[in-house]
Amino acid sequence: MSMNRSLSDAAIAQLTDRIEAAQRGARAIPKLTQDFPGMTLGDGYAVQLALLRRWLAQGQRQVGWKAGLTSKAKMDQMGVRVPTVGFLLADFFRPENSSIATQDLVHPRVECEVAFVTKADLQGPDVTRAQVLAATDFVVPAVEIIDSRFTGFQFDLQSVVADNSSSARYVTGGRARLAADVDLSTLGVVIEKNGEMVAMGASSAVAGHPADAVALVVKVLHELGLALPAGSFVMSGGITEAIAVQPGDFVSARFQELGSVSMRFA
Ligand code: OOG
Ligand code: MG
Repeated sequence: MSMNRSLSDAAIAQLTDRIEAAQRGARAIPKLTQDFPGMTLGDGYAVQLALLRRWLAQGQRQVGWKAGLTSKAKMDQMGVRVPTVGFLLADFFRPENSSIATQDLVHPRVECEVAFVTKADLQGPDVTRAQVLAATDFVVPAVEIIDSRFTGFQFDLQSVVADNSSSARYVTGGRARLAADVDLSTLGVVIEKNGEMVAMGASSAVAGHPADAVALVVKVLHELGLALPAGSFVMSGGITEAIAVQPGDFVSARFQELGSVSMRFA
């Protein structure tokens, strides 16, 4: 995948301003390609990494990365067929069973994901599933609350990458397990909203195996000149389509072997 850039540093800074303002103000904006039709995937990542540097300069702490658009259900829902990565900040975390505010989000949706915590560095263009599993400290169930900053939750690859792959919040919980103790290719998962099942799937939907999605994150990071350090928290991507939530909703994601992760929206 080419990470070539076409935009000037000034244009990247201008687009980073736009995304930062939309994220801070929870305001929807048109997708970036509307004003910059020649924008490339490399430009999208240049904006995302500029945004990351800004947050870090302001004292935020990065906990890891996530994979986006790694399942067919997600690709079909969003109409984007290329997996992406996004950074995760400590600030995005919300405790299990907590009440998550929606007034600082545009149009939140929930996704259930298998998350990995690593104990060894991973880097390079062709890390294998076995290498990812060997570098995994434990896996834990997670719910990601995504929130596109684009009007109508509609975007293209370049725009969603610039918007940090719609990252907003995440919740972990359930039961942490050693990767070797669970069959990550066949884990079933059910999402319930207000007591009703709204989506179901199996972890193999994510890149064939969630560890392959982590390998994909490492590959994209390599293309950006980065590595995945030991101690990283990595979400492997939504298994099913994302489910819209509103204030008052109660969501519970039940994972086979890994327990459940619940939260309320206020
Ligand atoms: C992009 C983010 C996708 C996932 O798990 O697939 C993502 C989006 O759908 O807005 O986080
Ligand atoms: Mg996700």
